[in-house]
Amino acid sequence: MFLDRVKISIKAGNGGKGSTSFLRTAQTANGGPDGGDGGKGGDVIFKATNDLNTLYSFRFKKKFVAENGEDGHQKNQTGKSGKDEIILVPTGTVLINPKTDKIIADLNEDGAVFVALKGGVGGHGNAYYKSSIKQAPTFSQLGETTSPKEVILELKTIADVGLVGFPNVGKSTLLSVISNANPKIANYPFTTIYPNLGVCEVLGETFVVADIPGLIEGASEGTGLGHYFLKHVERVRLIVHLIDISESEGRSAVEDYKIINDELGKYNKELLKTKQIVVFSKCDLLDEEELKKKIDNFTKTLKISDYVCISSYTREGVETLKKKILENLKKIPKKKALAVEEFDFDKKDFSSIEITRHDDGSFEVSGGRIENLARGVVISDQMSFAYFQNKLKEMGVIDMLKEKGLKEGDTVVIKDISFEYIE
Ligand SMILES: Nc1nc2c(ncn2[C@@H]2O[C@H](COP(=O)(O)OP(=O)(O)OP(=O)(O)O)[C@@H](O)[C@H]2O)c(=O)[nH]1
Ligand SMILES: [Mg+2]
Repeated sequence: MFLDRVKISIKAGNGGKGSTSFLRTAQTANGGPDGGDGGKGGDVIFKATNDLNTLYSFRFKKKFVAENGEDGHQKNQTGKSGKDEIILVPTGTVLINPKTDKIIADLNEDGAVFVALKGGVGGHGNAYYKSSIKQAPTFSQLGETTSPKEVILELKTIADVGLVGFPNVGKSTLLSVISNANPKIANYPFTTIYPNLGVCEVLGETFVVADIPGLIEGASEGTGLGHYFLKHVERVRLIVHLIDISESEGRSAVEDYKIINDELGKYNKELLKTKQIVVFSKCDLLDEEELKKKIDNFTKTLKISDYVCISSYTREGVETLKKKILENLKKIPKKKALAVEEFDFDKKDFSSIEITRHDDGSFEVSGGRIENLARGVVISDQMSFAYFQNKLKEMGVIDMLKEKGLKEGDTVVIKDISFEYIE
């Protein structure tokens, strides 16, 4: 089975807990605070490799979790950072945010990396909170926790040339003749069910050709799995459009050409801007006179004068086609990576603090930085709580609350913390 779209779950590592500890040695019975910070959680990183060519491995493993950061230690030792989770994907893999259906990364080159999720930061140890007025803080901070996210991986084949056309027109046969690829060939439609790639060499230069599974009318709406195949055409720089000029299947060459282009355009208008080489295949099936008649009809009806006539059986026209492809490719720049949207899975808003007044009269404070600050506050520890309240004052949160009508004795809720406000 060829797998080119799969949804997986990823999670960065949590930050480690800060340590609360005091130095104790033979010389110092009551030394200062020496609780180290927690370590950072591991990141989730995607890396493209040419060693893979399908997303098959994701059929069985769908959950990827980076290691958590270690807790802080005494003697001011920071906990060890969690190991990153590096996920290898075939070159050409595109990452999609399932919530917006937008592309968030395009790993279009071998070795390309994308950090999808950052590990949680470690909590501060009590040594961090030491100040001139607070010599012996008895609290430390929890590490930042992360949550799992879903991401879609989609493989959009990277090839210079795409062989496009109706089923059975001879695409795979041509690929086998011009490249090192060995695709399945048979006299029935949809022999090819996933794109085969082959490297073609001509005049000392090489290019990559993809044999796109046969397209039919309605492909852009999904008929014959067309939707799956068409996405592989999106990346190619040049389309080689094969038309069975012998009309051996009873269809008309002119109609075939129109239908395929129609489907390409319906799928993505941009595809119509991709340069096409028109190739008449199976020309060995016609005698010279018949061939000329059919070609004349085609070129006159569609006003097309540039084409190559080939037979993969007799090899007629094949060398000419290879050279023509190379000639064209030289004039077409490499495709750029696809446009991506800002990745906002874990976007933190440090500026906006929001205050909501609930029906029961309580005030809820939310917003990235506040929630981070509230992390690990020990309500029962006076020192920890006083530190927290002080920070709220410093950040102007208390003033904001007062503006919204906060009075002595009102309840304030910040994440899991709920306390009564006292002047
Ligand atoms: N006479 C003749 N037959 C050909 C030629 N090229 C391919 N064929 C035959 O046409 C049939 C289909 O060839 P394929 O290469 O499998 O066609 P395809 O376009 O890849 O078909 P799908 O994968 O089904 O889309 C096979 O029986 C081939 O042997 C040719 O140049 N001349
Ligand atoms: Mg085929």
